[in-house]
This record gives sequence, C-alpha cells and structure tokens, in this order.
Amino acid sequence: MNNNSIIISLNDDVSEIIDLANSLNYNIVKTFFQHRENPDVNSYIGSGKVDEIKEFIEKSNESISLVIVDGDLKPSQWFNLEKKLDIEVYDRVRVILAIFEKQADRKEAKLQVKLARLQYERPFVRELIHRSRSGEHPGFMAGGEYQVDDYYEMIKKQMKKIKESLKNIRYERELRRGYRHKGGFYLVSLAGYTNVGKSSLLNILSDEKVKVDGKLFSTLSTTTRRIKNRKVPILLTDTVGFIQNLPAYVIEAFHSTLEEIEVADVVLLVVDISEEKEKIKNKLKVSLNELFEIGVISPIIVTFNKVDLISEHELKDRIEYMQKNELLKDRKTIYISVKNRKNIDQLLELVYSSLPQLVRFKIKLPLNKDTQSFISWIYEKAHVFDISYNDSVSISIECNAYLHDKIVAKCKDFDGMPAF
Ligand SMILES: Nc1nc2c(ncn2[C@@H]2O[C@H](COP(=O)(O)OP(=O)(O)OP(=O)(O)O)[C@@H](O)[C@H]2O)c(=O)[nH]1
Ligand SMILES: [Mg+2]
Repeated sequence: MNNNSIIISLNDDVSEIIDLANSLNYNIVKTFFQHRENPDVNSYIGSGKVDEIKEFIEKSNESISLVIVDGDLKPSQWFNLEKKLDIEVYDRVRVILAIFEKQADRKEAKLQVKLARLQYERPFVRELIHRSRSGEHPGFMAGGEYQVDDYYEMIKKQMKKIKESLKNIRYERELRRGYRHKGGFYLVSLAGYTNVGKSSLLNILSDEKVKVDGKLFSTLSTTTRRIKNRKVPILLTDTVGFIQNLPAYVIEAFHSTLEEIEVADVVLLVVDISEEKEKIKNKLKVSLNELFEIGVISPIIVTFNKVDLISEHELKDRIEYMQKNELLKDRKTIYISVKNRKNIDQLLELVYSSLPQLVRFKIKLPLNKDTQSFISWIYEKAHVFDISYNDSVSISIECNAYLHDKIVAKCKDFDGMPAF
C-alpha cells in the first residue's frame, strides 16, 4: 500500500493536520481548501468540491490511498464521502487514534487506545447498521444485517471488558503511587502539548533514554524516573501530550495516565516558546484548561522550552508578551532549552521551592554501628544539609511529611532524639 494522501480543510491553518498526517507516515500530495461557514450536512465539503476532488484522485499520477479531513465527520458525511470518492476517508480524530495505535507500546496504552477506538467507531457502526437495513450497504463485515447487529453487541462487550482491565491496572498504579509517597518521594509530573519536549526533559533530568521524536504523540505510556540530584528525592513522570479538540471519551480513556498529573506535588507544564506568539498563547490556554479539567490543584511551573530556536530579540519580545498574559499572572515561569541545557539547574531550584510540606528538622543519634546504616538510609531518602559528629551525631534534614514521621519514629527506636 502506498502512503499518499490528500487533505481537505475548511481552515487556512493546516499545520497541525499536516504534522498529524506526517506522524502517521503519510505524504501529502495536495491540500484542498473549502471556505464555508459550516460543513455541508451531507458531504462536509459540498458536492461541487467532492466532484473536484474525485477528479483529482482519478487523474493523479500518484496513486492516493487516503483522504484526511481536518475536522470531525458525522457518520453520514463519512459514509457519503467514502462512497462518492471510492477511497478510505479519515477525519482528524481517526488520524489521532491511528497514531495512538501505532505508538501504544505497553498493555495499558494498548487497552486505552482500543477503548477510545471502539467508542469512536460506535456511531459509525450504527450508521452502517442503518444503511445495511435500508439495503444501501449490504455485506458490511462480510455478512448481512445479522452480523452487523452481532458486531455492535461485540463492541459493547469488549468495551466493558477493557474498562474492567483498566480499572485493575489503575488500582495497581494507585498502590504504587502510595508506596512512593510514603517512601519519601515527591511526585512531579510533566504535562503539555504534544512535541514540546516533555520526554527530552525527563531524559536529561534522569539520565534516561525514553523515546524522543519530532512526530506527534511519541509518548503514550507514562514513564517514572528519579531525578538525579543531591537534594530531595523526586520522581518525575512523563505523560501523554495534549491536543486541542479531542472528544471527551478519548481523554477519559487515558484517565489513569492523566491521574499522574492530578496527584503530582508539582506539575511542569511544558510549552514550546519557538512557535508563533498567537499559537503559544492558544496552546497555553488549552493546556491550562486541560490541567483544570484534570483537577490539578498543585503548583504549576510553566516551563517554556526550546529557547535555542529563537533569537535573543525574539525571546525578549515573547517574554514581554507572556508577561502581559492574564493566564500567567501569579504563576511561576521559566525559559529553558533542553537541547542546550539552558536554565535546567534554575528549573530544579524552582521545583524544590514549589514542593509542599517540605519539613526541615534536626535529629541527634548515638554513634554506633546500628545507627550508621540508619544514617546511610537517611542520606538515600532525604536531603541532609548538615551533619556534625561529637560523642553523638547531629543531622539536619529536609524531606516530606511522611518521611519526617518515619525518621522521627526510627530515631526514637535508636534512643536518639528529634531536636526541632
Ligand atoms: N531545538 C530544540 N528541540 C528540542 C528541545 N527539546 C526537545 N526538542 C525536540 O522536540 C521534539 C519533541 O521532543 P519530545 O521530547 O519527544 O517531545 P514530547 O513533548 O515528549 O512529545 P510527545 O511525546 O509526542 O507528546 C524532538 O525532536 C526533540 O529533539 C529543545 O530544547 N530545543
Ligand atoms: Mg514524549
């Protein structure tokens, strides 16, 4: 099968749909624009345009295997377009789901994508049932009406099963998160539009090598890694990217992944500063809105990435522009380049200063063999900012509330004493 496609759009800005098509490895042979207020009820673009496109496909030297519509198709519009053009037609959500299917690497992501796909297909299957009953589309799924009904029932059953499996995975995830918090770790999540550099940031902060790609939606599964630093133990989680105008059921299918953002102690909202100002503003709005929908109440650090792609002058101009933005009022912001490692230490400092309930306290321990391993354990789990040895040992510690309680209890076991 070839990978040539054409795009149909009602808007002039087709940059996003082109990125999406490319992420699915499609070449775009031509883009057709149709300027109209509202989509045509029957064919989305109107019959004149359909004829023009049909003629183009038939006469084209390159064989075209897909038509991509930059918008949401109603099942009847999709059916009519495919029938008229005699070629497969994807709308925007279908393209996104196809990318998701390609990128899903782990069990949870695969189930999430499958659920979203089944939900997406439901109204289309309903349309096919309707057409098949009226004799317009016999033979769907290699059978008649009876098999179509069967298929609809099968979708329902499959969705129920997937939801149950996802519930179990979600429960395991919750347990793991609980252990991490109790183990003294702070949880920081990366969030933001797709392709802004979230995975790249995780990689440099943790010496990890998760997949980084210029394509959209490289990351579908969450990865959690410890940030390498000498201070507080922090786990950083990479998450699936946002995109505008996704149906609620797709977001819902990724619920457990997005929960990582909801429960984080701090959220790093990554934004690509190298894009046009209006676009940045719009994506910032979408992202902040998404975080609000997810239910984030923790501090959000707006992390503008890719400053290396713009000049000093452009950066200054964008910073001034952003300072006027009401959405950023009272928010912590930072301008970084993952590529050039610019302001990465400053970003970490900002993360530390945003962590909640960081407790500073002192303990005194008798000096013996048993306490020695306890001290090593404290070093491993918490930030020790001062230690002094006399006939006993005094340690100044900074950590979260869970760990504080644990250290104080253990300290008493060793006949030591907390000194506040
Ligand atoms: N010039 C430049 N490119 C960067 C920087 N950070 C990331 N990139 C590039 O941006 C692209 C996307 O990076 P990723 O880290 O995969 O982005 P992501 O946000 O994880 O994307 P998804 O997983 O698709 O949501 C890759 O080609 C990176 O090499 C940066 O600071 N400067
Ligand atoms: Mg990624």
